[in-house]
Amino acid sequence: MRHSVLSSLVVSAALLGCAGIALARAPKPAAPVAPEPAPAPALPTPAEEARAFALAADDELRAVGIEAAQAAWDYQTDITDAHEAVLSAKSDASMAVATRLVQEAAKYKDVPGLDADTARLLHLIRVSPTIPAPVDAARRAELAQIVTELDGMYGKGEYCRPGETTCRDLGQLEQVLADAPKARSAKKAWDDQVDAYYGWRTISPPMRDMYTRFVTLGNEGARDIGFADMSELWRSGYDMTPAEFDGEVERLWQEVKPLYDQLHCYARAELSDHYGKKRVPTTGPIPAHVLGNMWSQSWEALYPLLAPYPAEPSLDVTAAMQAKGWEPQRLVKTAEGFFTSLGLDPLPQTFYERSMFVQPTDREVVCHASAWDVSTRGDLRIKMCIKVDEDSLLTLHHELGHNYYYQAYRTLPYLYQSGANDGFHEGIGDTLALSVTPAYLKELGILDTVSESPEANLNKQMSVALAKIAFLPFGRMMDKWRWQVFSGEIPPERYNEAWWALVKEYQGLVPLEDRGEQFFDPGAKYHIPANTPYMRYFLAAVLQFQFHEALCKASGHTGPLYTCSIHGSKEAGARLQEMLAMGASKPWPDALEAITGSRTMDARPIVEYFQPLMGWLAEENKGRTCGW
Ligand code: X8Z
Ligand code: ZN
Repeated sequence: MRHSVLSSLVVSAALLGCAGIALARAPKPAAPVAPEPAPAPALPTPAEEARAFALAADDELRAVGIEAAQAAWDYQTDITDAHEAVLSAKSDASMAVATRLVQEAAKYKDVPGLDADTARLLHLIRVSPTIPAPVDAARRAELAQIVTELDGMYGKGEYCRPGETTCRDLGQLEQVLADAPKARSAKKAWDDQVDAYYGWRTISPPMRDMYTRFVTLGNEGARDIGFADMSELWRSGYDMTPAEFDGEVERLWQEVKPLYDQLHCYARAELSDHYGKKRVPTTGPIPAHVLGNMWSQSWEALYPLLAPYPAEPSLDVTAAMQAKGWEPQRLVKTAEGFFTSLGLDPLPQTFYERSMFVQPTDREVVCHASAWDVSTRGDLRIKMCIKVDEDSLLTLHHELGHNYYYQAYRTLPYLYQSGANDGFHEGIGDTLALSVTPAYLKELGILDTVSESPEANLNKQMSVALAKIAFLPFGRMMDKWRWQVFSGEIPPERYNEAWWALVKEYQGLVPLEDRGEQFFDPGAKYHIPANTPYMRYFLAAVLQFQFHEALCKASGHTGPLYTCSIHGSKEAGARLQEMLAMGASKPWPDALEAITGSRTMDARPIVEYFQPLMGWLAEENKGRTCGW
């Protein structure tokens, strides 16, 4: 995942010639041959020097970034000590370059006459490193080693139940949670979920000391490049001050919170019926292990328990695809087919040759899905352990959204090869997936019968809400925890306590028993050991409905937003492509304006989308005391 691995491990420059460097040098004085020598060419102005520096820095960052990306691919698709050593060395090298360039860039910041483009490149040099490295070489190498090892520890993670000889990996444990709501015995399902949920959390206590050290070294690196700590650096990439960004996030959260409150209230009541009031009380927070997902971040698996009208035609995409014998590659082709239906180019043949689609049985890999452009010029790949199920189909749309973004901006300077902000990158594939409607699934031959009745519509809304609305508080709290950890507000001795306090505050969930500081439960979520910032997913959850609304309009759709599918619309595709091709070359409000006409992130479209379901939930929840 170039944007993520490289944003985790650093940024870089392709070996593409040195136009920038040539500009940077002062021209040699002309040789005195003629009686009247031509006047010496003027020395470059400070503004020209700044531009030359920025372009050369871009080249250099690309070169080390490509090497780090190649090493990261090798490691994540084959976790060995040898690959770990190479990646650690490449990360070290690229971090060294990034830190040096940030320091050099500071010299040019205030030169007079700087053009806007150069100023933006200089700004991006400064805010791009996700893991800023200390200037001290030994400490930088230590940091590179820690971040590489943490990633591998997560990838290799498995739960070995005491007394049993076989162990289970994340995919197997997730399956237990996803299957539980359909189990015939609620009692057995409860026990199985407790086992899988807390079993997975045995992988992370060994990460705790390493993570603590990572925070110390990363913060030192942040200070070395002029930030108070990593929290300030991470919040500086949004074309506004960190404080303004905090305000934006909180504003959006307050706008969407009422949606979550209603869903939580309804789910709690149904879960209480299912498992009994003793296990799931009708008031207060819900036990975290019964939401059908390892982090309770998506509740889609609860659909069989929560469907408003179970007698309506089935929306069980997983069962249908499995019954029809779909293979992983067919899911990939289907997701690609959505993008090409919009008029975007097919993926290159090398994508199919170089990607990892299924979990290998002969080696350890990082299964967490990611999308890559290793060369930064169109060497597109994904790495995923595809299962034939609905979740994988939607995740494939998500991943290909990254790949199509990479493809669209591949000719830009390396520093512009990013989303307008990181939420944009995460929201593209999801935007298309909002158009994967029952009617489209029928066209694909997955669903046999679909209905447009209000009841069927509410079922569909519930299934989308269980993914999108359930996610919101999780997306909000992950980096609230991390930012406070980075700033020191949450010290190491309160890591776990503070984590669960946020889970309770935002998600309204609690652990079954007190989780003391002998645990490190944040480490059981990929993005913590992998050091991938998470606020991007919260932004994407909001932005994708803005994008969807705008593309629906471009496609000529009229009527309620939830009935729209942009599948097949070349007009929507052209509008999307225009924004993708901008990359990060302009502040994100410009890109948002290009696609939506608006310059602000706005929760109105997501709220509007779910209006029918919200009306239904409000009725259902009448007489209940919502909240926790
Ligand atoms: O990490 C991802 C993608 C890769 S960028 C699979 N997502 C977040 C997660 O899994 O927690 C997508 C949704 C949120
Ligand atoms: Zn993603």
